[in-house]
Amino acid sequence: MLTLYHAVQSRSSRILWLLEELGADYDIAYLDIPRMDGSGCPDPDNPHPDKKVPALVHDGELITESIAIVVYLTDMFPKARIAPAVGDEGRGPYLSWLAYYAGIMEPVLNLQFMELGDHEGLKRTFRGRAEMDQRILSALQTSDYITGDTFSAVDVIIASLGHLIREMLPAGDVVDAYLERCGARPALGQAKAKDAPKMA
Ligand SMILES: N[C@@H](CCC(=O)N[C@@H](CS)C(=O)NCC(=O)O)C(=O)O
Repeated sequence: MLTLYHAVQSRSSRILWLLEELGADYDIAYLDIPRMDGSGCPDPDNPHPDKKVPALVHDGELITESIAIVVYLTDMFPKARIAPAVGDEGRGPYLSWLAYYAGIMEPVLNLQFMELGDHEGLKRTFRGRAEMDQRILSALQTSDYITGDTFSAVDVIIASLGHLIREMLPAGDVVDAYLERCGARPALGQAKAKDAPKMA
């Protein structure tokens, strides 16, 4: 049994999208989290050690960190074909993009948001927003999706950023069209319908 620990319109929303893409059978445990506007608080029912979301529990085992959850789930549902399996062509770039998101894009975007991105040491470590934008544009100028001509779980992660806040991805028509393409996926509509708990 799979249970997604989820807070409305948060980083766990993209895992909802992924679960819908995979056609998975899962439960959602809706949780509270502290929000930037000062609302919300850590939820005692959250199994995440830092009380963050997403958290996934599979048959009693806890998986945290979005990218670990993406790899875990896409490996679990290979027939959905939204990730190259071990031994398939494209597995290397697929994993590289997921790691690039967690290791570079998250810090670069957070540091930019906090207006700390100009520090020389940080730039040396992560490069910067310009380099990140160039990577994404280079990928999308030659193909419809980040890793090629077919949609993958990398697109769930990267398009979710732009769907939430357009400025988190490079400006321009290429990315606009990409976001529209990803936004039209039926699984995203199904995930949005489940994002918030239904009120009785
Ligand atoms: N690197 C983590 C980040 C998780 C994260 O920061 N989640 C936010 C929601 S968007 C959260 O739970 N915040 C509540 C808190 O910081 O207490 C991941 O991708 O899973």
